Amino acid sequence: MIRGNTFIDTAGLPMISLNSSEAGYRFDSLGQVDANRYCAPYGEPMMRHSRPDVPWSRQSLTLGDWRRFGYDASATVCPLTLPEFAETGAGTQRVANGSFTSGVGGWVAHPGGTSLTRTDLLGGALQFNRGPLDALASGNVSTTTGPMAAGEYVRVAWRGLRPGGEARVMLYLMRNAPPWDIVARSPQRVIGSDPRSYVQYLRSSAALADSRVAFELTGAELPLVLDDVTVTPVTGRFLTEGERLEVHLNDTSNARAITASAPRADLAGTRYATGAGFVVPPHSALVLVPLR
Ligand SMILES: [Ca+2]
Repeated sequence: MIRGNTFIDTAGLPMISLNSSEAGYRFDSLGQVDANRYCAPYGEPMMRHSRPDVPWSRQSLTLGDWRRFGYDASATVCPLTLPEFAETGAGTQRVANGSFTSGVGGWVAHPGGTSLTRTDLLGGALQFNRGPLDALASGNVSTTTGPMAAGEYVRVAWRGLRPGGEARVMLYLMRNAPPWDIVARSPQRVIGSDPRSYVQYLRSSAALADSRVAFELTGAELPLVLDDVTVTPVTGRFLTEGERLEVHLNDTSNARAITASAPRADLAGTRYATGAGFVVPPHSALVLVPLR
């Protein structure tokens, strides 16, 4: 029974992972998973459900996928979204054709057999299509982003949608020459069917004479529509876990009063000023988010 809990994602990883080493295992024999609350202020709630005999089950699941397995029909999601990176400056945009005003020049799809076309969605955007593929196969669209210093941070921003459903997208930076190694990788993001803007920060682990940014899709989740893609070098740093969330644990049988020492928000997104008072009930915890 996993019921009535609040799960908080601090690292862009699956928030519940049900894993079995036994082929054919039925997770519903564990009992009910429902009425939980998922808070992923730095991305989207993701879950995992893996069995050794089901290779595709090792990919991350969206809340929609999770519900299709019969879990969490009445789950709720926290509305709060927060920056994961404290930016102090920005450089020049590195993508030559990120708005697709006159075509998809400069972008390539991998592997072969995929197609890139210009679509009228979003007022002119790139559409990435593949034919039927097995569930573990992946495909990507990429473009060049120039030299990259070791330890350099970039902000990747884009608008996107997956017509008619959801897609799991991972971003990465790679060397634009053999061995085409990946120097930065994001967690999977969920792209929905409504157009939205997304931002992801990446840090290059190596110096590259030239680089590419790639959007990778896994599984039979195509097409993907992208627009207004920018890759901008930035200065700043990722926020630490302590800066992202503040957990007040009360493991006693008495209520505990605390006072906010700086501006805070709760997981519903309600904001509180310095000096606001909170009560942490016995044997429970209160999570507050530092505001900046
Ligand atoms: Ca456009």
